[in-house]
Amino acid sequence: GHSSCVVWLTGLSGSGKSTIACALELALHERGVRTYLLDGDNLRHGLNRDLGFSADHRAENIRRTAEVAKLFVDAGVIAICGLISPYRRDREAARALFEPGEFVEVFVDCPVEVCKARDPKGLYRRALAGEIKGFTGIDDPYEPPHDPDVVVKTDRTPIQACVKAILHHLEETGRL
Ligand code: GGZ
Repeated sequence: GHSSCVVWLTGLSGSGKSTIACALELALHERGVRTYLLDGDNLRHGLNRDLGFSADHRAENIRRTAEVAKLFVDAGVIAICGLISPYRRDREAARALFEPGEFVEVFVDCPVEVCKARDPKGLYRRALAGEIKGFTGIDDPYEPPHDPDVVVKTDRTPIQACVKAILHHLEETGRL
């Protein structure tokens, strides 16, 4: 058995949040653990379709997502959330909805230069061309966590090793 929790992946666009979320989900399924994936970009097509990228809207995006994650945790499911969540105060407000140890903050750490070079959706190119305003890491802030539960450096660590580090933390803290 396990005690459910939320794995909150924070990091720049293109840092690898979705890739890690997907691989983590697979690894947990192999262990018979039920999960639900909450991806910022996907949620913005439905639940959060009314929200943009101002600081206020990002705060509301994170608040709603954390509230939904809480419903899954209450149902005994591990919620995996992948949102840029660039502001520390928003992530701390999300953490405050949970019991101690239930909110696992994972810093998906990747230099902006590497994210720019990856540019899987061409968004950095558009932001640098001035076609997207307020793009995180270009002309909008990203505040790295001071004391994340797990740090994965995706520019130098294979995905499976990143997943292993998260699983290791969940085991060490008795979540698995
Ligand atoms: C950051 C933006 C922006 C701006 C569109 N700034 O890499 P993606 O494309 O697929 O994921 C990003 C997504 C960010 O949504 P989040 O809900 O994770 O953001 S936050 O937590 O800050 O609320 C990116 C795309 O939307 N995107 N415009 N201006 N990312």
